[in-house]
Amino acid sequence: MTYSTEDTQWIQSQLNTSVVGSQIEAYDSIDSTNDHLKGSLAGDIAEGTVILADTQTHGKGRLGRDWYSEKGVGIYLSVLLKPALPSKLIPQITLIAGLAAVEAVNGFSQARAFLKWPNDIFLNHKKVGGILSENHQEEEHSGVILGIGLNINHTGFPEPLKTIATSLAIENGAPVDRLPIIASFLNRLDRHYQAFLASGLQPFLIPWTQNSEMFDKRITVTRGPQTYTGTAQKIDSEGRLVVLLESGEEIALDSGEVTLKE
Ligand code: BT5
Repeated sequence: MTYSTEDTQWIQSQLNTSVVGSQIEAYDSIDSTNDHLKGSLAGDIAEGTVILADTQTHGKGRLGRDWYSEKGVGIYLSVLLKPALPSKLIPQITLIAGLAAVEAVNGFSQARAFLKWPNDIFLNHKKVGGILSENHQEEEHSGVILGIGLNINHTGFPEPLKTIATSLAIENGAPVDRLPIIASFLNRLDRHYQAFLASGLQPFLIPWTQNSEMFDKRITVTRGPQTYTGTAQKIDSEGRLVVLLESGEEIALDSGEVTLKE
């Protein structure tokens, strides 16, 4: 179901934000909400602008991966942020956005959804959503584009996602209205973003950990050609994943792909 003008007006009416959702633009179909915003950076586009799409023809994940964006059943949106922060702090926005996303999903989910570092949302051990934040720092047109994809009313997934992906409707056993989830996410994102700008990542470390089920578990992290196996210890103050390796050595990773071992 395409977003109508009434839909975007309704979302806007539910927002109690200072930045996020300053503008909401809805599209039937675009290549990627992240790429669309990137293309608008050169223009005079307000911080907090939200691009919402009913489907994406080239939805993106990290590292050039695809994001499956079936029409009418998912949430595919991007938000433009312009934080005045050193670029090494920017990746931490992925973590605070993930927290906003898992909290929003949990407002509408029967089973509890959890975060998997750094950017995944899992429900009943399957992926229900992901965050893609991209930092563009070019003189006049800089900004952080924060993208989120959530599977809401999908009734199934094509190969090879069948066994690894799920939707809120599949897990709840009933369809769910996308609009209140979008509003909840945007409200939470705004609140967390303001707190992050004021106080950094520190206040988020405990809530993030409490919304994840990966800690104290055995995990494998792959990063390029390297694989690390050990126990997930915590997120450190810089947002890195601390892993206690089988050798007894503790390492802090700033990127990678985590798999939980049974
Ligand atoms: C992510 O990447 O999880 C980030 C996804 C962000 C998507 C949003 S949609 C709005 C905005 N505009 C965009 O173009 N992107 C953002 P990553 O961690 O790299 O995970 C990608 C992997 O997840 C793929 O390689 C698949 O294995 C799997 N995958 C793809 N589509 C999926 C889906 N709909 N549900 C669950 N898993 C999926």
